[in-house]
Amino acid sequence: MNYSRLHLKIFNTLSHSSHNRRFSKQCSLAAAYVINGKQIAKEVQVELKAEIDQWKEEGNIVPHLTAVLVGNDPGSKLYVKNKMKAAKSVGITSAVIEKPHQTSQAELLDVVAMLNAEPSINAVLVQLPLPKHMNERTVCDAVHPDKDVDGFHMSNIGKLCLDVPNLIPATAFAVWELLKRSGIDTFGKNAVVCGRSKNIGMPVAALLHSDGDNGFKMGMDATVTTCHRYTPAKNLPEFTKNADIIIVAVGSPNLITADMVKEGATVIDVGINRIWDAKQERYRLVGDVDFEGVSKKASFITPVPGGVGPMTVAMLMKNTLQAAKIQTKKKREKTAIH
Ligand code: NAD
Ligand code: L34
Repeated sequence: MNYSRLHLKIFNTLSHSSHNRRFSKQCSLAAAYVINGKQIAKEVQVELKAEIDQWKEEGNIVPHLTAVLVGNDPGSKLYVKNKMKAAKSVGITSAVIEKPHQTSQAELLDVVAMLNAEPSINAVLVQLPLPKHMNERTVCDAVHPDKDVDGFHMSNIGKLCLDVPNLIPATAFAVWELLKRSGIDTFGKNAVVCGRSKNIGMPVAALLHSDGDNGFKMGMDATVTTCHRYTPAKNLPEFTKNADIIIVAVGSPNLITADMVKEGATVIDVGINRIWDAKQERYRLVGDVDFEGVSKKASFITPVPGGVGPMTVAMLMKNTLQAAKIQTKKKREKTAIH
């Protein structure tokens, strides 16, 4: 083990116990330290604002994000609104292009091509899901890879799998940042990812088992098992009970219960589900984890809301600055040659 890894290990042990002490003072019912994604996202945004201010002071382009929103999905509208608000708070300019549900795929691709061609726009995202008459893969692959702040373009996904990422999918990046900032060691640990979607589960798994030995500073070096819809329900607990870290990105309330979790595990809940609360007579947001039960057994847990969601938005902002940097570097290299 090299010195930095050893140092990280000692730091993690220390920070882990201090987190637990801090939490036990706050709440005597649950054992787990609740990772406050909302708070950490705020911290990331404060740091990012300073970095963007500095970037601008050096005479660089003001980073700009344009989101394309197709249709009237209330969830998508809210998420895009959250993204625009975050952009403003860190000094990124932003815009939303709204298109009606019946927009053709060809028309949407024209909009994306126009955004790709505009040098003052550094970051482009097309909010998902798209209407059924469109092919999400075709649309994601239409965004220029250097403006693709979602990291969904096939070349960005491919680079992530090769441990040489360009732009990392924001939710996977959010999971990485939450684990790092909470001092959770992943080196040589057993991790289970529930969900294998190309945008969430798969990139999370790729980052978790990425190799830190070959100059990839974000390498997590965990041993990863991916479970999915065809993992027999009766077998799922065998995998999850063996995990030091469980990441759940399925979209199924209460999929993970306390009996499926090892004492002291870290549980990151990516799921977002709106369920009807008969008692309060309103819809309520829950994740995929039975928070009440699992938080009594885990040592770290993320809540929903206030966990991965706000961090996804913060990491999208990080990606927007990264995109501006990538484009600026390429432009300088080009002018240096000619
Ligand atoms: P998806 O529907 O594309 O994928 C769901 C995955 O879950 C599939 O790979 C499927 O095989 C797997 N699955 C289904 N049943 C399972 C089971 N019983 N056990 C194990 N795996 C099972 O969804 P997605 O886009 O990957 O999103 C997953 C969840 O994460 C959703 O609730 C979504 O709303 C949420 N989400 C949250 C954020 C965030 O920032 N917090 C971002 C994106 C998505
Ligand atoms: N292209 N489409 C593209 N990129 C993405 O990264 C997303 N996603 C997912 C849906 N479609 C996408 C998001 O941004 C989900 N997602 C997202 C963004 C923000 C939040 C959750 C998911 C979020 O802010 N969640 C808050 C609660 C918001 C509420 O009240 O519903 C939270 O505390 O979890």
